[in-house]
Amino acid sequence: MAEYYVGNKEYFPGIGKIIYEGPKSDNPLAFKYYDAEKKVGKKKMKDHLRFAIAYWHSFCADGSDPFGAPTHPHPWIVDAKSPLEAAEHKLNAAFEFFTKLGAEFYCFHDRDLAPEGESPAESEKNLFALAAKAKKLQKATGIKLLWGTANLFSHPRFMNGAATNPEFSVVALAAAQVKAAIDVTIELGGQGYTFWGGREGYMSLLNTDLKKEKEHLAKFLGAARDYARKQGFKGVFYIEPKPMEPTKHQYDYDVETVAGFLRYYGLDKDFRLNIEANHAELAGHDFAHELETAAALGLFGSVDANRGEPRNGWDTDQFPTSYYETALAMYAILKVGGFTSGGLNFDAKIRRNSIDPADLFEAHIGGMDTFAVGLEIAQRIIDDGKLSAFVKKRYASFNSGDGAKFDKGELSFEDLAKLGSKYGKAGITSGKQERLENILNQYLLGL
Ligand code: XUL
Ligand code: CO
Repeated sequence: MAEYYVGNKEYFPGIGKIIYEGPKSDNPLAFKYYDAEKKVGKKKMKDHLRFAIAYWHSFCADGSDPFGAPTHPHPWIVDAKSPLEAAEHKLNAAFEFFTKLGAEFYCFHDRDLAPEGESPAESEKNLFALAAKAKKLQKATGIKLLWGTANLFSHPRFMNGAATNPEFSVVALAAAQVKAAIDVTIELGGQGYTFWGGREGYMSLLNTDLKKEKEHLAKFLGAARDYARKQGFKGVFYIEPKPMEPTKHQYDYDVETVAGFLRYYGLDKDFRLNIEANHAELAGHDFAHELETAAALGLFGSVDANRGEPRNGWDTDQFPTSYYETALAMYAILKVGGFTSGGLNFDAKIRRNSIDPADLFEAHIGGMDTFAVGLEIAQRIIDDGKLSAFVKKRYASFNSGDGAKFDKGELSFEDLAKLGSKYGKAGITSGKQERLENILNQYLLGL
């Protein structure tokens, strides 16, 4: 990756390139554990983790919440004379941030990059203008687009949904927006395209034809996929599950729900899952559960890395801080062979009262360090093999004899029942959960 370069204005003065200083460093603007070039297993840390920065949280969100006005005085907005000029400042600031931090990827919604115009045509014009500038910056810095997406939830026209809107004209407007977002993603070499169905769900069943809406969603996704493929898009389409918020119920509730939906509508060949830690928690699952479920179904794709606040149940999108959680997540990811076109996108925001420019850096440094530690622990678990050996042994009765026949589908239910009567008593063994938890804690502290 090239050294910091964007243009003539520095938006984060006084902050240089963030480097690895090691665990003993007390420099808040240095990595303690993330050492990009360090080999872990067969790959460098940076190639395992494929960190991406979420444009929306880091450069668009302003600290406002339902109870209060903006608190983040972004230097790139303050001195802009028009929305387009502001967007250009924001883009330059973003690339300055990516290069100083040393993250190789970013992700955006169309409306993060460029402002909405008076008409779809003007919105597209704005988007293509900013994308042309982003392309130059990507070339100059080596930063890549992990995935693009369209914001189909902020504009009032989407209050009843986008692809699932009861009004056909809104569905068509959503398609116009997605078409342009796909075009721009292709133009910028995006490795993926994400659909997060923020308002694809309902607030009340009393006014909703659920069956129709789900069918419309499937038709919309299939048509978008066909369009992108026709344009030469070779990347992966992601669905990002979330159970609710802003809707009462989102159709893409969790991994299992989306997997069923994709298979029912024949979309499972092109679509994979983008799994977000905080969304898993809102659906009542562990982050690792969602990752393992997607892996088991052959649908694992990418990750939105963040965390929730377990006691309040909102999508707080905080930066990851738990080694325990990142170790289990990275263990699930390494077991499935690691990322291919996906990566770890920090869909996370600094708090409303984090108002120093350095806070954005420190937040990401902490998130990257937390995942680097998680990666090293996961690699130790794999190298040591104790946990996988235990799991393998636990299912050993299926390796030969009648167990193996069952696995291959060679036993009828009558055969199975006959064998049950023959065995008479069951071979019960301890699950050894406590021992395994103790071993996991040893790995955690063994770094
Ligand atoms: C919202 C969310 C989105 C998606 C992209 O909860 O996670 O930012 O990641 O639309
Ligand atoms: Co997300």
